[in-house]
Amino acid sequence: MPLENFSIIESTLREGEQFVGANFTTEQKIEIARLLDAFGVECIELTSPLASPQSFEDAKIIAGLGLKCKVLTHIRCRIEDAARAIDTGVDGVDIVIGTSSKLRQFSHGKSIDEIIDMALEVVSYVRSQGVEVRFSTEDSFRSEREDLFRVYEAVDSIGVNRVGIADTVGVAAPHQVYEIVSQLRARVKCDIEFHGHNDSGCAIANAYEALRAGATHVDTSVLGIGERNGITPLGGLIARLYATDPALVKKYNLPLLGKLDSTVARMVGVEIPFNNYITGITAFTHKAGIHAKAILNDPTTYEILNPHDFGLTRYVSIAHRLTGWNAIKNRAEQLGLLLDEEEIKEITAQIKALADQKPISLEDVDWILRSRANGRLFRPVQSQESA
Ligand code: HCA
Ligand code: CU
Repeated sequence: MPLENFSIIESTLREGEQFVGANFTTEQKIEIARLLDAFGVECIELTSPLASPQSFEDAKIIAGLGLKCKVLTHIRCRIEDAARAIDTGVDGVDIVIGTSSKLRQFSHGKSIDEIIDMALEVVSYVRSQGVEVRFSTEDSFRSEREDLFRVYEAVDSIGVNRVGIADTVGVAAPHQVYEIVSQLRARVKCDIEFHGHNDSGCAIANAYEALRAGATHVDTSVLGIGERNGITPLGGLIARLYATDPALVKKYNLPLLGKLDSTVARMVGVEIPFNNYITGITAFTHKAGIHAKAILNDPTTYEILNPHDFGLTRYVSIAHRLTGWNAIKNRAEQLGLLLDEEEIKEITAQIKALADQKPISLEDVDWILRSRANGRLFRPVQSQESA
């Protein structure tokens, strides 16, 4: 069945380095590579060794770390690039060339037949050097479908390990990804990779549809960093797959996601977004009284992701006007206070009224509960002073 045997190609060290805030040092690249390896991604992809002298050295260092994951690098479709890539000692080379009419016209100026000739030459060269090779077409969704398939079939026929479909501009919708990947699945025997940008917010759904349609590999980056607003985020893809079936992602060390997100966020100078998948500060915070009550009875009522599987905890927010008496009762119990249901309901009403007047905190709620439990009247200033 599709979905069961998929691999992640983690591209924080390639696509992620194209994020405007990313300027990784060698040490930072090593730290990211080791964390991703410990998380359990199957492959990591590195910036082209031709990008700069340091990029070449760093690729050599990372290829030599002895990681469990495969180390891949990313190049243009040229023999000189391929030779330089192989010199770094990586396990695989990811080749990309633009096939859309825009890129053919404004980027490299080649026809589809010329692209096929170049592809065959570079793919067979990399194969002859004994490393894995992938061939991908940039801007696949604005390329002629038959052009794409001709290129893919040509490289498949000479034993490419994988072909890649790239939604370079983030234009594809999930149903289009499903359609193209399933058509391709019927035409090539090699593995299929999907790389999707997030310009219109579909990157996770598109990666998921690619897997459902028979893709074997998907590209991600930590927090989704990449060109413009980036690509499929690692954590978001994990959340999507876990929501389908937690067994799909049990091969990964899920509690490391928090460390990965916070480490990369710090390195590129951004905050983890508050609404980020899994690691956002509010991802497991419940507020409304109705939600809080149900969550306290059974967390699966409002949670499809179990925070404990990610080494995180849920938080029930109770200090606001939407609170409910079940949540307040639970808090009283946490504080060890003996209050009957009638009193709890009165206190809840009091909290709601107070929250209508001003923003309140958990301390305010605790104070109200404690005051009432002591059998004293509600006299904020005086009691606080005497406390
Ligand atoms: C780019 C290239 C790429 C390549 C994807 C791939 C894209 O930076 O423009 O190798 O599959 O999005 O097309 O990232
Ligand atoms: Cu990209």
